[in-house]
Amino acid sequence: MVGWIDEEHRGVRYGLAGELLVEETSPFQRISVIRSERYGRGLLLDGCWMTAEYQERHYHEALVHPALCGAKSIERVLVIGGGDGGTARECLRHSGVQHLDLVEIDGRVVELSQKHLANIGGNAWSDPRFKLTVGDGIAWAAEAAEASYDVVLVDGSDPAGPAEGLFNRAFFEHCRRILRPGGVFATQSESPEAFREVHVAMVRLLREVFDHADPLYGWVPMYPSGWWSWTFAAMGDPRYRSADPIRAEVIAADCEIWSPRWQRGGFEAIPAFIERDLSR
Ligand code: SPD
Repeated sequence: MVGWIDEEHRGVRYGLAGELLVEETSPFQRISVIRSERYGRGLLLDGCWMTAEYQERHYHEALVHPALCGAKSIERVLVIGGGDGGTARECLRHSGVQHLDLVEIDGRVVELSQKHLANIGGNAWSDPRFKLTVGDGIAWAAEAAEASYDVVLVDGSDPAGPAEGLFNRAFFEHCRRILRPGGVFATQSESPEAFREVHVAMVRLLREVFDHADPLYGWVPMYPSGWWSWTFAAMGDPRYRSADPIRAEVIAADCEIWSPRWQRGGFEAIPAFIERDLSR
């Protein structure tokens, strides 16, 4: 039955007209898979929008390509979260990636995404470079060897429930420790409008933990306010700010949103109120 499926956040509803295909509770969260008229099939966790077929590229391209076009080397990539497969799919478009570990805490998110949102993971699930671990990404980062990844990407949900530990200093310090020299870290960093305090706190904290950290701004239509951010961090140089032209040329032709020009604009598009908050 077609009706409204909404995420409610701070007295505002963000909704799609559609129908519920699956609703179940895993040991970690409530998982809903929907079919919508406007954006195709979609996924919500604990009532919050995660992804949908016809707008997921806004999110996944923005998280992945500044990091994968900026890191010195991209042989070994770690994705924490990202159980729908979209982040892994974008990473594996880069032929320089030789091994990708995806660590997702909730195996049901992976199973339901593979069944109902197969386009989002695409060929990632069967790529020989891809290794899925169903487990705790925070423990994975804490236990991984020093300097064992070129790129670490955090594709988690909001800071409540199983994703809460993806927003704190200890976790970020482990991510820095496991990066190789010239490596890049990136995380989704919430909305500058709907999650202003969380967003500012994340950028501040990442600037304390890494030599450089910068937010990039874009849009994800169903997320609270529609206005979203991803924050990139590195030691030494802010390598994520400029895309390697050879890697970029190969990738950009098939991107819907990302291009080196879009990326430059996204880093420059810091709203004045966030710039002021960050300088306080
Ligand atoms: N408020 C939503 C934040 C969700 C971030 N992760 C989305 C998962 C897409 N792969």
